[in-house]
Amino acid sequence: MDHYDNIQTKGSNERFKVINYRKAITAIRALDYEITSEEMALKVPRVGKKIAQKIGECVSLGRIKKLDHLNWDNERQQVETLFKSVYGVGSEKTTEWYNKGLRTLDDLRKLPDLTKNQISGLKYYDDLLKRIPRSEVAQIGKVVESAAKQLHLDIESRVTGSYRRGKPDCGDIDIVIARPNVDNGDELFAIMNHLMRELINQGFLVDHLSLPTWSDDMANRPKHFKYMGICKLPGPDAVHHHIDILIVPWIHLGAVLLYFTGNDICNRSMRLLAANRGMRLSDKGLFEGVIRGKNRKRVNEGRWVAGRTEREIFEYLKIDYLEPYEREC
Ligand code: DCP
Ligand code: MG
Repeated sequence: MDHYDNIQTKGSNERFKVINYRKAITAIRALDYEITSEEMALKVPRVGKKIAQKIGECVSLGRIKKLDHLNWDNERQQVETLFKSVYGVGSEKTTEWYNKGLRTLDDLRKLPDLTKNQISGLKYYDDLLKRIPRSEVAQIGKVVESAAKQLHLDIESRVTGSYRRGKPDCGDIDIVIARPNVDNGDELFAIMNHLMRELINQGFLVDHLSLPTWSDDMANRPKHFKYMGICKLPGPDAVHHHIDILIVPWIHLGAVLLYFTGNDICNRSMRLLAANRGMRLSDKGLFEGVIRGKNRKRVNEGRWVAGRTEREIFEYLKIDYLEPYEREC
């Protein structure tokens, strides 16, 4: 999967292979027995013929032949994988830097033309790699919630992402905030401003990766605002983490919770299901009356029919509600 992930580009065959590997890995992880042959692997749901064959090689040879041929552990691949693990670095840069002779993170640190995000990615590199224990994610969620509630007591703040799916540890913290019956951009932006000011003053937000933007035409219509940054709890040993905070219209809250709870494969499946029923699912809601032309390209927006709550989206799609912990696809 890592190999295909390294070489995939948008819409490529490799991208689908990554998804198939992910599905197979999730299915195998959920087993309570050991796989000792290709035949056994093939019986596992979501494990296809080719993946089963590779599992067979792992079991009998201790390696995958295809990877020998690809020279998996060659230097270029190792260095490019290292560079790509820095926040804000994409595949084009990794190749350019390797070709220039750069090999280590310290080599990158000396570059004069790093973007602001790459500088932050390098600065907090070790911390950002660390998984965040569930208890710490909960603590961080409380810090953000208390700061939001200082402005209006009825503001709702939810920790989503892998945390909401019940994972024991998380890669980052994903927070969604909304206020009952508030949809307008100006009111939501005011909440975002208050929250950012408060959390920066507390020393909780220490670096910003992406700030929400404002334009006057947002004032009277529903608008989503996204903040991405680096946070830390108080104390000398606190670890820096990546945090995303979304402030969204009340009317879209269900659709946003659904999207940001994921996982990404589950989101894909639900979007596909909606499309197959002539609908469209986004982080704004479920839309009906969607017309698709050539190559399934959409020709209209459709009418918004559900999105205030997650349950109404499931109901409209006529599928059984999935609890967040069941959304591990
Ligand atoms: N998401 C998606 N497609 C993407 C990226 C994200 O559908 N390409 C959605 C589903 C994810 C959610 O956003 O669950 C949050 O994104 P994260 O990258 O934070 O993923 P998780 O929270 O699920 O995992 P992690 O523990 O790695 O943060
Ligand atoms: Mg996450």
